[in-house]
Amino acid sequence: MKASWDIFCSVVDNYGDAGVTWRLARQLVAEHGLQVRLWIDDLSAFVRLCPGAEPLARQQWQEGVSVCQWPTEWVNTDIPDVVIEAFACRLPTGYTEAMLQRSPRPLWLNLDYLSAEDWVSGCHGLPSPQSNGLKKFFFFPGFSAATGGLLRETSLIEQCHAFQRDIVARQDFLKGLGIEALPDARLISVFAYENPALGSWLDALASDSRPTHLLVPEGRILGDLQRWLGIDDPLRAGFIQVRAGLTVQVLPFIRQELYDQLLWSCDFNIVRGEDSFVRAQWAGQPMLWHIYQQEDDAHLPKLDAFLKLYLAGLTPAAAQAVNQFWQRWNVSGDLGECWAALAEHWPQIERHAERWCQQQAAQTDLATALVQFYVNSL
Ligand code: TRH
Repeated sequence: MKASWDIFCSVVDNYGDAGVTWRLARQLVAEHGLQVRLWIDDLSAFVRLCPGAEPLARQQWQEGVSVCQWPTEWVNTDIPDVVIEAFACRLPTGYTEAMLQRSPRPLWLNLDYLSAEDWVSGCHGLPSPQSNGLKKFFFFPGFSAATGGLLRETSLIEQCHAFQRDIVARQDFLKGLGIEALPDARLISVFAYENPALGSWLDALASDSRPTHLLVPEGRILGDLQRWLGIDDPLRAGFIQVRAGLTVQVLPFIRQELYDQLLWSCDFNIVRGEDSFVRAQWAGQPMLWHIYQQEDDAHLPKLDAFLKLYLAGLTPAAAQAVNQFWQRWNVSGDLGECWAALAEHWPQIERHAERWCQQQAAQTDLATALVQFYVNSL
């Protein structure tokens, strides 16, 4: 019989919580043949990632996953073999009581946020005994073999490479989104949070001798873009305008699989949060991470920890250029000058992005690591 898994997702903000759990649920079904229920408390976030899904359904099937509305008033249900609470969301009390009654007890995992900090490998897989007698394990994604790894479907890198080699497929994909880029234009996607310094970078792109086509999915950065353009009305998908060497185009929010292809199509990707950050690494292209801002700047050591790993292998000058652009973007500072420094090292940064992707892809992926953890627990 197929092992049964429940994944609980509470949407705190944005799309990352739903994005990670939906991706994991799909992979556990498609590649590991498991029976998976995904409980989400805010289906509106899920529907953005999976258009066609029902925003009000109590239960629906999507790609073999049973997607359930996590009700405010919990209704008792059967307890599966494995329970994952994503990002330390609190399970319903009635549910944990039922976990206690089940024989054998389910494996209970807290799937944590992704961080490159050193302490993660020491905490990955540790048990945390609960007051009710149950035991919960911490499961940390990460970048080293001592962590749970990153979400990556088995054939992802192959698919990405095939797409990147196929000029017609790329062109057709872009055309499908209404993108007609000049043949020599640099294509850049920008999925980022608000950034008051955005204008200094756009000035640099507009005055560059090489044209740039900037693709901006609908989202939180649009206000800064609108201000730079000096336009009164809010920008919407379909908006396109040329300013000297820079073409700015606003894209609709597209389904998760299509967003991957957008990342594969671009020469440079600006991404944010947790999930798009990982997907940009799998695209094997230069990238910039706009990290999710936390209270007391708790996000900055996380940014530094990732950079420490990511920059290894670049020449000191190239590493400095990447580091400076990322730091300025995240802390806010003039971006024009450091964009020029980055451009100087571009071929090296491109090779490095591909190398980093290969290096990370050599590790066990997160879904497989979770399944192994379960098998070892039996
Ligand atoms: O939306 P985010 O900012 O989510 C964040 C992070 O997860 C962060 O760690 C968390 O603490 C915070 O929310 C509460 O960024 P993220 O993680 O990249 O999630 C965006 C999802 O949206 C990702 O799965 C990719 C997807 N996406 C699409 O499917 N289509 C699109 O057009 C775009 C732009 C994104």
